[in-house]
Amino acid sequence: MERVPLERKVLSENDKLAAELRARFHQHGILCLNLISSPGSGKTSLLERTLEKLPRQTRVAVLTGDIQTENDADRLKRAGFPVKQITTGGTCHLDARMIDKHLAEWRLDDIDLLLIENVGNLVCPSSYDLGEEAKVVVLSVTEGEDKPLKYPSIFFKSELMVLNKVDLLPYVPFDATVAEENARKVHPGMEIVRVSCTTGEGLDGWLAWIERRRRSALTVGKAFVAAPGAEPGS
Ligand SMILES: Nc1nc2c(ncn2[C@@H]2O[C@H](COP(=O)(O)OP(=O)(O)OP(=O)(O)O)[C@@H](O)[C@H]2O)c(=O)[nH]1
Ligand SMILES: [Mg+2]
Repeated sequence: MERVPLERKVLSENDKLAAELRARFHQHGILCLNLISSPGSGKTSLLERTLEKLPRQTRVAVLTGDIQTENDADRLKRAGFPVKQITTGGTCHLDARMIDKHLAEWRLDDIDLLLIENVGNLVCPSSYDLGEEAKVVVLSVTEGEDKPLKYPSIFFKSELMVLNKVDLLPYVPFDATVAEENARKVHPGMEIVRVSCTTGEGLDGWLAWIERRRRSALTVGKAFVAAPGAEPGS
């Protein structure tokens, strides 16, 4: 079918720009995370709690994607860090071009941690590299244990699954152990943290994971700068 080569071309152009973004993030020692989930799983809530709890000296910036409204950016701006809304106007995922465009007014040297909230969707965002260091999938306990089996691509590509809304476990027929087993069927060895953005339970595990990834991003950044000829335009 003629649709296939066109899709490939769009994806390969995206991959090229994403690779340039990744090189820039490494060069500036930025850890970039791409948060993906179904609508309403709690991505913005997780970011709100993260911004509240991160050490004050962390230089964090947030890009948040939605099809319409600035609601999530308005929520996240309350924490006082730089936040930009990306309104896609209908597109069901963010792409590398949108990230590049919305980063243009920020000095990358002023950022240590770039958090990207993707458009709520478990399918389309999994195909688009944004130059992130890691994808993080958020699953909430109201969605069913079988979601990793139904939407395997995003669970396979994500390095961490955040299982959110565990405060609701007593009230919903959701077996967290089965959900985690399903995630690891698709992605053996996948890291998982259970959290509640409402009660704060488990958030220390999530913050510790970010801190570990930040340390390794800094090591990669130093190796990148030391490597001869590795400097891309930034
Ligand atoms: N009980 C409970 N509710 C939560 C938790 N986390 C988020 N919520 C609620 O879930 C709803 C959706 O949360 P959001 O953070 O807006 O979800 P989102 O993934 O950002 O949604 P989209 O951006 O629309 O895809 C809100 O009403 C939150 O208050 C949690 O841990 N426990
Ligand atoms: Mg949101």
